[in-house]
Amino acid sequence: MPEALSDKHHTDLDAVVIGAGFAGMYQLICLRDRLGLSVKVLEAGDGVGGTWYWNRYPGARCDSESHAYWFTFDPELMKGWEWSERYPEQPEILRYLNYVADRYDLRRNIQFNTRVTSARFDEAANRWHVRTADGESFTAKFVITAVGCLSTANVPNIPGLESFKGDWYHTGMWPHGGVDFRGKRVGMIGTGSTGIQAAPVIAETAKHLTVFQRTANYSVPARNVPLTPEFKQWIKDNTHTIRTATRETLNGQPFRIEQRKALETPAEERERLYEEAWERGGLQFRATFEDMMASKEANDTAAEFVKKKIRQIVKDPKTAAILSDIDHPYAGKRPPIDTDYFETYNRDNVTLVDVKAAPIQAITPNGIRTSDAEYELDIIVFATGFDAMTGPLLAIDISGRDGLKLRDVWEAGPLNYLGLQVAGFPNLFTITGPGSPSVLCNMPVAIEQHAEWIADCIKYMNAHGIDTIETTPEKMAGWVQTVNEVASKTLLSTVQHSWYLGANIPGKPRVFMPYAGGMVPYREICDDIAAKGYESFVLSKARATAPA
Ligand code: N01
Repeated sequence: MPEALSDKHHTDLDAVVIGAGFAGMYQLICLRDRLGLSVKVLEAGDGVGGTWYWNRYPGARCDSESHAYWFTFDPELMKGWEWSERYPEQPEILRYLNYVADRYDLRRNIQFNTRVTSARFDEAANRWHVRTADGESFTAKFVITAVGCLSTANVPNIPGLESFKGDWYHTGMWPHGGVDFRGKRVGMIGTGSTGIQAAPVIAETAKHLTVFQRTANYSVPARNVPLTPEFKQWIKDNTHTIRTATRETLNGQPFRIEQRKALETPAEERERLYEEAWERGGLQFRATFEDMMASKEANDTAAEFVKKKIRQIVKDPKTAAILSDIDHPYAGKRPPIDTDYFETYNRDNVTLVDVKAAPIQAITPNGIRTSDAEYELDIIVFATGFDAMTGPLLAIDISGRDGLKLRDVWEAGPLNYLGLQVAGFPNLFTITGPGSPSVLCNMPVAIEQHAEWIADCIKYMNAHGIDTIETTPEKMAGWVQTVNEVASKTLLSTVQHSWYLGANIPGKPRVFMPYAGGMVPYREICDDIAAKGYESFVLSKARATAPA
């Protein structure tokens, strides 16, 4: 019996979109409202929001400024929403995404509490078969993954976790009712962007917070503030300027990288500029000099500045030394920004443990044991990151032509073209997939570009009677080489233990995954391909001959 007929429920569609975060929501708008396609978005959570639905940990806040971290495709949408702070907090972003869902009536095409388990391409019918954990199935001409880059939580395999008598949580799977830290001894593993946001807030209520740091990290103050009425009005009056600005910068941010070199700036002046950037706060610290990410010597000047700040802020010299013993260039890993992170170590109820010097050996019934001590804990917080970029895609059993498995094609790393398509998987598009600017760009900007490009491509296909679009192994090989080449021109590729390379997941191939050439050139490449009738893809009119 054909697979579809044996299913509990079966629906046939033009497109299935997997995930209802920023990406899935906008893809739905593009395909349903602009192209008139039948679309279903399948979402594992019980609401929209993706990253902002799952990451409800204390202190969760966006690192991009609110006026640049939203959809910009509709000026009326922008004028209808008002951000309250320079960096929006998770609940506010979730409210925003619900406002978008309401405004465009998105929920009627989103099926919640639905986890996609497999997607299989049926060559005879030229259709994808998508199955869910509940045994539902969908067929569609197109499958578009909008699964996010940082959505597969990494809980490290530390022996003994199952024996722990207290409670434990991963920041990316945070309980919706929150966690009460009052009177509790809390241990937090991880000092990436998440741990750095969470520690100061956990410390406010916990009886004691012990932070287990393996790799010391830079952080720059966010300098979060409420937005003034004047700035809120400026946003409403300048929606076009904001949209344009975020499209003209390499990383989709509303600020430009300064056209001056750290190494050509006299030391005193350089210090003054870093000081100014530190006071201004935020990710633009990285934009202080244009050679910061290209020259180790230039980067050292920024790195030393931040390390000096850490030593000034943290009063205990031993703790300050552990926090400032940073082994990689500034922004060589994703640079966090914070609110009172280093200051938190001056509190009496916060302890830093250097687990590089004395590694974690086990989780015991009572807490965490390192090679030189045992720490008694009531709660363990894993701020240990994600199986980034490939993890969410490989969590779905995806098979293409001839039963080809995505996990086999990607055994040695994510082969793809433009981060959008994989050879052997026709009509499957991966929004912000590995090989695209994605995590190196302000996410909504990267997402809007991908969703619009995919919609334009489908429109072109439909107008020209084309049934399938796919890339080739040669195009993938060329693109992967390009991704490596552009990364090798930056200091990003010199950091061997970053999640950009998959190094945080044991056994994961070490391949630099995001495209580091910048959003502007990437957009030009994609636009050029579209303008030439998608000539670098294989377009086929092979029509279906028989039902699946
Ligand atoms: O995860 P991470 P994250 N034992 O992988 C440590 C985005 N984000 O959730 O560096 C001990 O960066 C690990 O140590 P090490 C942003 O893109 C955005 O913080 O591997 N420690 C590291 O300290 C970010 O980059 C925002 O030695 C272990 C930490 O856990 C990305 O999400 C906010 C360990 C993981 O850091 C991921 O950030 C937050 C072990 N076994 C995040 N395993 C906003 O902008 C891991 N670690 C809103």
